[in-house]
Amino acid sequence: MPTASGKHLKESYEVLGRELAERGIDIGAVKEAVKDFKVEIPSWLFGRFGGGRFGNYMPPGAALDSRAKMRDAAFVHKLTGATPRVAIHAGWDKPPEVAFDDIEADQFADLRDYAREQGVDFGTVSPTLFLEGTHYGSLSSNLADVRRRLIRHAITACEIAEKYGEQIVTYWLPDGTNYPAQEDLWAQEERLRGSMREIYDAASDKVLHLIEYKLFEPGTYSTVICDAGVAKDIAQSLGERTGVLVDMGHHAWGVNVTQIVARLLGMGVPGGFHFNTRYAADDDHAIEPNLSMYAIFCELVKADVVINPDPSRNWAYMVDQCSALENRIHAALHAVDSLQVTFAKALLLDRERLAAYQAEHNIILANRVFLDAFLTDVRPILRMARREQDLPLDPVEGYDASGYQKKIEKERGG
Ligand code: PSV
Ligand code: MN
Repeated sequence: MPTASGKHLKESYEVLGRELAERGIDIGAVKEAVKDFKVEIPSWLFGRFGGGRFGNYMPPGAALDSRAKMRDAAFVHKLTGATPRVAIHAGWDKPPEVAFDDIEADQFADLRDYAREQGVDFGTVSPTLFLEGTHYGSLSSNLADVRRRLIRHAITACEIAEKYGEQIVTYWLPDGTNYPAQEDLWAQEERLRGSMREIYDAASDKVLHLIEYKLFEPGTYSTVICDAGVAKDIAQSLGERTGVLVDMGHHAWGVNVTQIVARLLGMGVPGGFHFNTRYAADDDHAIEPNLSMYAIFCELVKADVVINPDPSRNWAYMVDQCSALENRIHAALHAVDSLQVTFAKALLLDRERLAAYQAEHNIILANRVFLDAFLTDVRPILRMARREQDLPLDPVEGYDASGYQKKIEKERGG
């Protein structure tokens, strides 16, 4: 029995429309906004990932090469209409015959053309700064040849982004330490700043550089770019074409990510998001429509950085999840669905009433206005938007009905 047969969709959409109209909200405008929302899917979601736990287990049908990843991403876009771009990792998506040190931007032309033939395009590009030789750090390493090698790789990633992507490069480094006094912490940051300066100066000024932070992993005692403040300081020391990338899973338990986002938005720092669900640590679970994701979207909507007609105002939105066990395409579709649900809820927030209660210090009533939008079941809006675009009403069920899983298991082995 499908969750969304669509039999009563017209009625449930109309009832919700009448309820929202009482609150002064035009349901049609929310539906159109949901249609406009786009998010990037990472190529690495579809294939082998992580440190080989579970004996390198991969779910049946997982992609074995970058072309297969592009096909899977294109299929996700076909079912959702929401993922026209694929985030790539230069070191993982290079042609397999090319050695890491021989990577050149133009080697990505074929994969980009192939992606386009499938119906998607390249999105953000990440230099892969955590492969061999980086166990004592990458761009902050005290080994000059390690830094040189990775500076070159990062400059190449900028060229790939400029020529074949959407001109956004995201940086995540594995640099940190496991014990106090293992390294001189400030010297590490200074070397990183020097490396980033070389990369920034060599890159085209069309490229936007988003710096990702992470509290821990692989370092357990310290991480060079450990929080949003460090990422912002380093970004802003480089120049204007920089910003901060917030990844949900990269915070200590209990950190208020909404507040971090509100501050970055308030200060006008360009930003990006790696969405995932974090239960315990950086576990890369599929996105769910939870309260903290909703609170974050309320900030993004308030700052008008989602579906702004001026694309330069928008933050960069990416999924960054890759959990070992679940069906990867289910997980990608579920993530997109969850983001659409969350965005739609954030559009329902009655900001005028909220501002009035805030001004009166009416704490609980302000919170109830906030929760009122969160607790509204927006699925009729999503389903109507999908019906109007000839998309399956439920992307995961649409996938199961499509036969694609059977096909890839046959092709790729299960
Ligand atoms: C690191 O944990 C991270 O979040 C960075 O974004 C990487 O690029 C990505 O995951 C893939 O390893
Ligand atoms: Mn990330």
